[in-house]
Amino acid sequence: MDATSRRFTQMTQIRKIIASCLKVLICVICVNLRLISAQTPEILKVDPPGWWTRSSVNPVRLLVRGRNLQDGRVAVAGSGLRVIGTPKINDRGTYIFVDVFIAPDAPAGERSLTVITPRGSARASFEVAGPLNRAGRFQGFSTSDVLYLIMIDRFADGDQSNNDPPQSRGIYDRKNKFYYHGGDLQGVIDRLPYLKELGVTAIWLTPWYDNYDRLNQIELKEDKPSTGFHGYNPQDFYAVEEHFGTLAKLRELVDAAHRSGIKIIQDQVMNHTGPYHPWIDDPPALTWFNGTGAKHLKNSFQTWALHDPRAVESLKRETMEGWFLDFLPDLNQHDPEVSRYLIQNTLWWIGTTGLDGIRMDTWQYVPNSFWRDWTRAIKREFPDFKVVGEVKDGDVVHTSFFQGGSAHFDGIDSGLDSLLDFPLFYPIRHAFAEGKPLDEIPKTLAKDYLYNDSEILVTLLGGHDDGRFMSEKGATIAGLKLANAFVLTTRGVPQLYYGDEIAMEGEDEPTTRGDFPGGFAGDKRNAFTAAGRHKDEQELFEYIRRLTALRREIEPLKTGALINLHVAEQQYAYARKTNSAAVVVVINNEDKTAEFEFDVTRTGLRDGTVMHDRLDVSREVTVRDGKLRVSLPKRSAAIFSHG
Ligand SMILES: [Ca+2]
Ligand SMILES: [Ca+2]
Ligand SMILES: [Ca+2]
Repeated sequence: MDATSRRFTQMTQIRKIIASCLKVLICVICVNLRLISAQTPEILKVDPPGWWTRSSVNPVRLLVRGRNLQDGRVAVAGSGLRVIGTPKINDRGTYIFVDVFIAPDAPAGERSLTVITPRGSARASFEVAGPLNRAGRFQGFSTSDVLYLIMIDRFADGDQSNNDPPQSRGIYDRKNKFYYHGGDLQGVIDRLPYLKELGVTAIWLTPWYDNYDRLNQIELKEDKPSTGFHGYNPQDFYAVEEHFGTLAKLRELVDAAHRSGIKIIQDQVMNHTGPYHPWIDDPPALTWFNGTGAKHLKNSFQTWALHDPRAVESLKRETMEGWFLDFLPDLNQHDPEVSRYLIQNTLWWIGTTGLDGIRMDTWQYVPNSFWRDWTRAIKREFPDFKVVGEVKDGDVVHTSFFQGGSAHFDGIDSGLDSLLDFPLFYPIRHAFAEGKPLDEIPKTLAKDYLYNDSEILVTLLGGHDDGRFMSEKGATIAGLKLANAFVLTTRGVPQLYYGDEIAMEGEDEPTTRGDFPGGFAGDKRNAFTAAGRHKDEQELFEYIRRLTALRREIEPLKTGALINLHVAEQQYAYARKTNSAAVVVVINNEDKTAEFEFDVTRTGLRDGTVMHDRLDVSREVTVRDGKLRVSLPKRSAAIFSHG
């Protein structure tokens, strides 16, 4: 081999070496690029998605969920917005807590929020709004209202295009009582005239939070997967369920209802999330939930321990922190970030839509200290707003413990305005459906002094968690009329359950949530109209309509003090009295005519006062010797007024 060919061989080898080095280098660069791109930050969600100026909460704390957010800083663009302090980021880089201050004069509009890390940046939008005009919004509720509970999915289908939406295809089936049936917010808007006709002044809607988009394989019903049609298993606290509509549609409903003189009450859940919330696999903090999916307490429902000053904390823990039904992840409101998140979430729904009240689910399983902060935050921004809590218990001693107005042994005033009056619900059912002694009702009312305010309690004869009145053993239309007569004339804020006004039946949890006839395409009849109601249903509907009209017209039925005048096993007479007027209500729950006499001196009604029965104009009575003498046909009621 001569020198030239040796040099040529050497050059070729060098070229080969350089080429392989280049290959290695390119590979290294590629791998690095891939790694870098894998670490680029990403934003999946911003809670809340917007806020309004001049709010009592400022700065507002955002919870940004994403990926690769480690070492990030947050920048906001647009006028009147600035980040306060240093964002808090979890170790996995999946959450950032960041405070954003909104200047009082910040113009309404979309802003952008950017998370910048050494590896790149990600953007999301954030909406700044002006505060809603307060006139006719955030009204609260009072004894002048008649509430009406609607299970959104089962009332009326006003928009068939959302029945089987692409994001959650396949969980709509009207033949399956555990699937979505198509009812929605548009359906409620369409039926506002019906509700107005019935005399309803406030609608309580079951939760409209976005629920799980697929079959729920964790909560089996009759051994089969179920769905979140009832709304109580939120997967997103900041979104409207796509089967029901959009946030814009919700705002349209609130405004339309207000124009009709009807208030809107939102059903909220703060005790737990649904079993598929993204937080479950990746909580924003280790203390976000009480326990984890793998290791948690099961709720023992020893609720009595909650009002027991002698019970040690561990006795209460299973009830306060145990997972509902063993699969609903229990939120830890003792974690200040959880508390802040939930408080802001409540304010966001109110401030964004203009709604008037809240019915709070599973009230007793959440610490009183949290409720104190939560109710204070609501009243600070919306002073007239009212909350009714669900404490499902028949005992006045237990139920009254949760009402606000004073501190109990724990030193805390929960601030809760009202409670669903379950202690009265059971005697109502027993007496008017089953024909058991009526005197259980005044015996329960006699314990009213245990409440800080019994007048604002929400009275009911039916709800979505119990079988319907008409499916109780012994129930008749006559009994249902009496139950309505009582609920709509006694103290408290009356609440009706959709469909009870047409005597719908349903003996257990799924069937009590039946479809309102006429609310859905293809229904054989339309019970929203008189022509579509059977004779009995029409009579009942008219009877309830008469009662709501009387309650509207006769001031003492709304604001009068309740005075018990006469109590026998199946007869009950009481007055509602204001300074200027008194009404006397008499109920005969027996299957035969009853004649009885009772003293009315406490009512201020003078001798010679003639009183007319507002349910049957042919009947009148006159006060003589300070007494009223009444004869009432079997299973009937009379409402006597004068003047
Ligand atoms: Ca629909
Ligand atoms: Ca959904
Ligand atoms: Ca709890």
